[in-house]
Amino acid sequence: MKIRGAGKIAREGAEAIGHFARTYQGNDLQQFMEDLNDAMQELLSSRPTAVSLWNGVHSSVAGVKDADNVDDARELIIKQSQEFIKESEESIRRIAEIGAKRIEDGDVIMTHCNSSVAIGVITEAYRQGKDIKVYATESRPWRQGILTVNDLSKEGIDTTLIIDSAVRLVMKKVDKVFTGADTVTSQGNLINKIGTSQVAICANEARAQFYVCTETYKFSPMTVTGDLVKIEERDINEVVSEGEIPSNVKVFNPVFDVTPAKYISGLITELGVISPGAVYGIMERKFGKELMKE
Ligand code: RI2
Repeated sequence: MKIRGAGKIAREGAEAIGHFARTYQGNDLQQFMEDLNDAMQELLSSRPTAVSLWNGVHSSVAGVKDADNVDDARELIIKQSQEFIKESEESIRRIAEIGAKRIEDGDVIMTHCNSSVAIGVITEAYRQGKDIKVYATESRPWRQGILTVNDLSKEGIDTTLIIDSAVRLVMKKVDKVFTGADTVTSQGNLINKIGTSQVAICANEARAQFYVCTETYKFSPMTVTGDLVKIEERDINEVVSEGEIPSNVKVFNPVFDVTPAKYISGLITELGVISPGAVYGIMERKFGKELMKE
């Protein structure tokens, strides 16, 4: 939890695998591949839900199995990890430009948790001179909404913090919702911070538009062949302090939830705004034959 936000997690994963390649000592190619595999597994198991990490690490090592020697393999990983980081940062800038066009003067916006990509979109619209108001959810248990209201108010944006259970009441005033993404499935479903699906259902009921701000490396190729996204569960100490509740009471602390595609008005990506139904087509272009499994 020192590193938060699916995009940042992906860039740090790419940086870590680049660091592994930069500092690796030894010339035995087979040993290198084994050590690389161990390093990848350790990184990937740290955050199982955000596919951004998987894509950041895998695109850094793409093609490395064809390397003739350790030096070539190291060079390729270092180059590709830096490329991934650069492209990821460029994607956030592009999404801000594209997404800001969806925001009109006078819009009341809601956002959930702390997404650097969604904040980028909202901030860009404000910098363009649009008069906007933002409601940001607290996002229990880690309260990342506090980060969000700090980021938005620093920009001068009219920002209101609400508790998560106030979402439905407040939604009556909201025109558009902008959230981030941890993972997007091939069917266009969204996996994002717990509570996102409630926000989406309330938006649907109140006829507010619900936009997902996401780089395409948050699209999960594994979901094409039916793999389910593993929802991370975290320690109960995030929810209650020791001794606060009887020891025979269980606490369930899931970190993410699934928002069905039918509640999503559009996904704002670095390639443009797409409907949830267009996600698979983008995946085909991005991952090609890798999507097929035997
Ligand atoms: P950016 C965060 O979760 C939130 O769910 C947020 O919407 C998502 O990552 C995307 O964040 P976590 O991975 O990449 O920090 O837009 O638990 O910053």
